[in-house]
Amino acid sequence: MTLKLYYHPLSSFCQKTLVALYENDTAFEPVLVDFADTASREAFLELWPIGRFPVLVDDGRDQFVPESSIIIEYLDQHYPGKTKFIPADADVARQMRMRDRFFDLYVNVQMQKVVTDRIRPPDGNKDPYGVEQARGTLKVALDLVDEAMSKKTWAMGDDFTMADCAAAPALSYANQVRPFAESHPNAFAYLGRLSKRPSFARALKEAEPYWANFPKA
Ligand SMILES: N[C@@H](CCC(=O)N[C@@H](CS)C(=O)NCC(=O)O)C(=O)O
Repeated sequence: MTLKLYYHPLSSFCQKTLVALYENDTAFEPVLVDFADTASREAFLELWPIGRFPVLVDDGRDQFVPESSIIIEYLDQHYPGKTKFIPADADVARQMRMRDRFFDLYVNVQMQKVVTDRIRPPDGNKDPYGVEQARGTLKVALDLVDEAMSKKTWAMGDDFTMADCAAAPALSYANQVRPFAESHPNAFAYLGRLSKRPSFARALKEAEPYWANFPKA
């Protein structure tokens, strides 16, 4: 197999790339990284000292590709399929990249901050101020998503793009951290459409056996 994805099924940024791979039935070898296992963690750090997944390795093209958005750009370029993740028009592509950044930085990363604080050891190691800031940013971001999604099917309108790959896990986990069905009905309806999309439904199903590891409030 030429493509290897280093990932974990529960990770939001990994799910983002799984959605892209599943959209186009792209063949790849999944390599599960378990940060709780010393050997697995150290092997991954050898590969990518930054220590964050997903990472895609393409042995056939001798390419090492970290970062979820860059991975999806790479798939779009070298392993294209029926779903085009990057719009052909340069202006539309830039607007799409902005939405991708938006879901990563203002939804996913803020949600991550809230969740990772739960697994920090107590006794002065918690960061309540940072968590409060993250919750504030998440609320503003959801307000904007709710407004933006009042008349659209997908983040860019009719076409499913990389921005939707980013939105799916980001909104799904945000809804765990801060249920928004009532406060943000358009954003919630969009999450419903994303969750029914076969690519994301598959990623969610594959994460189920690991749910016990998700740090609840
Ligand atoms: N900007 C990165 C973010 C990746 C990221 O934050 N991954 C998390 C999992 S969702 C991770 O590897 N966390 C491991 C750690 O923080 O030790 C991307 O888009 O791929």
